[in-house]
Amino acid sequence: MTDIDFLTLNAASRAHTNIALIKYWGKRDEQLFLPTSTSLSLTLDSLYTDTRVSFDSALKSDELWLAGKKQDEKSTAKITRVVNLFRERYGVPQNTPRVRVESINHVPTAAGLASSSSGFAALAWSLRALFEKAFPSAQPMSDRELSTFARRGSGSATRSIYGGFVEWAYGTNSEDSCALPVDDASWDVAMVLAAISTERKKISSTYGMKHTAQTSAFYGMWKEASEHDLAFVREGIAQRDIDKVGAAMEANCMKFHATMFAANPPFTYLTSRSFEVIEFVQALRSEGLSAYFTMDAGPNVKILCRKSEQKIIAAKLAERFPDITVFEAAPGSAPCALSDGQWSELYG
Ligand code: 2P0
Repeated sequence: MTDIDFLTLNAASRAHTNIALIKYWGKRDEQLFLPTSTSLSLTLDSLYTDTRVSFDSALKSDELWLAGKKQDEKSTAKITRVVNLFRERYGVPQNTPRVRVESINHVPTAAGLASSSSGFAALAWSLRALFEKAFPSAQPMSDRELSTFARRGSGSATRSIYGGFVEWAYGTNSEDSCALPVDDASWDVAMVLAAISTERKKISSTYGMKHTAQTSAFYGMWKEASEHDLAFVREGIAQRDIDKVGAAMEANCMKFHATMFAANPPFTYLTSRSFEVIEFVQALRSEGLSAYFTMDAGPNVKILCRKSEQKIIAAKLAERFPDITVFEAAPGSAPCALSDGQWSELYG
């Protein structure tokens, strides 16, 4: 294929964000993004990233445009790192042909959630489509393999390659530390998100997990404790038992935050507001509602609940905490392709 042909090629997709019920918190290999334990998440429908990638031989290097703004070299380097994996996989020399990446996050800043999971999943999904168009004779890439490419952008992106409940396996190497679909979550399950703070976190997840793994007095217990919680979450999902899933999810969340309390120096992403919402969730439970909390690398609280009780929980939360933005999210699907027509309709 000539450069001229390359100029005509592009591909776009939408990928959804996910929330971990069993957390990923540490890398056993930083280059390969291999985790220290297996994690499990729920993909959400209303929070997603749209990404279009195109070859452009006129470019001197890859470019990243986020919501119409060209990003600096540091952000673009993270993209190039992932694009280079595709170049290698499809037998193209590094850094050629240049790729333009245009990305729009629909993970509202007000949701106080990171968009790296949906961002790198959409990037990987679109790049697979682009390279398959350019090199149709190459061995096709399965979703499972694709998830290992998303992983190299950001760990949590591994799990956004599938919809519903998804595991990211510890694995034995770079090829089998991949995402595995567990359940499509087409039952009475959903989430309510309480956005306490939209400020950018002072300690990045990447640094926070490294510091915890290196210094926490509790880190040695984390893998085994997490596997214990994972077994209950798996069982609860198989039985469609929201209370079993929720109880094990909360237990894992508390252990996850405990690893940071025991780091040296210690730190936490939680604030007094997080604890107010936790107490509120516990009170909802004593009223007979199935509501369970989890928090990630920030103070925001995500509530796992029955879909049939989602509206009432969201309303009670908004009434009790008028200053907190409340979002409802249903289980989301796997990424999907966006046609040229859909892209132009959405973004002109
Ligand atoms: C998770 N988090 O399982 C955990 C729980 C935050 C808390 O994955 O270094 O942005 O890019 O692999 O994936 C956030 O960390 O970190 C995360 P990198 P990532 O969802």
